[in-house]
Amino acid sequence: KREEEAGRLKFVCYSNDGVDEHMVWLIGLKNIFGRQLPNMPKEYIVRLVMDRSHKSVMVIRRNQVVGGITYRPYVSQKFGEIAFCAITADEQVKGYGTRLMNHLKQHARDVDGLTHFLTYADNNAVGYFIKQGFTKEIHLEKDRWQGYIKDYDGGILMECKIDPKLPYT
Ligand code: SCA
Repeated sequence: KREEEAGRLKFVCYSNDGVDEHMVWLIGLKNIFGRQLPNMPKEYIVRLVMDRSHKSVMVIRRNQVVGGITYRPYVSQKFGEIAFCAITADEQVKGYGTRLMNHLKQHARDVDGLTHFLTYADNNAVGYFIKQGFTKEIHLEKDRWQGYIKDYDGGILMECKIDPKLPYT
């Protein structure tokens, strides 16, 4: 059963580009973020998910969004900033979060040309990010990211280097 379900997972990456179908997925994703990130103001979530400079990698199963990661690629600086990351409540701890992050890394490297990710992680999400290869030590030179990402209270800045060759998916 698990295998059959796993076979139906679809990973996509869309932004708000005027395509109706993409909008449907993005609305599903922003609803998941709204429920899973109760400390984030709902208007802020909608604004970033629908912002044209952000992209969202989503996992879709049986025509429903199960979760996703919204990020902003800074192509000239070759890094991406993760804004939100969540899996819907009844599908957590089944490995989807890990697979999602792997698809994100592959897409960011092969399509956007990025070498690193940065994120301000919530305290309770630090463990998840560490398992995904993020560290609290920032190796990326400051002049490549300072002034680009907005720093926010209560978050811990974390970095992940994307392997230039590894097949992530
Ligand atoms: C999962 N793991 C955690 C964890 N959640 N470890 C520590 N703390 C957590 N909160 C572990 C699992 O046990 C597993 O370990 C590994 O991480 C990957 O699990 P998974 O099944 O692939 O994860 P999944 O549950 O599918 O997704 C993780 C995720 C989800 C955190 C996205 O649980 C979720 O949506 N949580 C609520 C929202 C949230 O906290 N989002 C995080 C970002 P093993 O491999 O050892 O089994 S907060 C955010 O987006 C705000 C801004 C920001 O940048 O942080």
